[in-house]
Amino acid sequence: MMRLFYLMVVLLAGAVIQVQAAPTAFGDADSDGKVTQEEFLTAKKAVAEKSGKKYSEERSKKQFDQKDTNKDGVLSADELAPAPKKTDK
Ligand SMILES: [Ca+2]
Ligand SMILES: [Ca+2]
Repeated sequence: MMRLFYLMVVLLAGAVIQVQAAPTAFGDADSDGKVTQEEFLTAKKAVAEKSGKKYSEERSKKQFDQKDTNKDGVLSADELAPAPKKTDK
């Protein structure tokens, strides 16, 4: 019985650690795994203000469009991830 309890605790702890370690997509305010343009711009603005840089909505929109490779208007996790390194240069 104690063994089972111990196992449950280990499993639960593992689950909690996994949730905490899961990367939240940049700007994903509602954590639905996708970043809308509004979320992206809000995040960009926050970063700019934090680092004392000038925020340009136009430039941020362009960045959004560049990242939105399938042009569905939202950034998915793989679109947000840095472009995979190509070894066949
Ligand atoms: Ca979202
Ligand atoms: Ca997209």
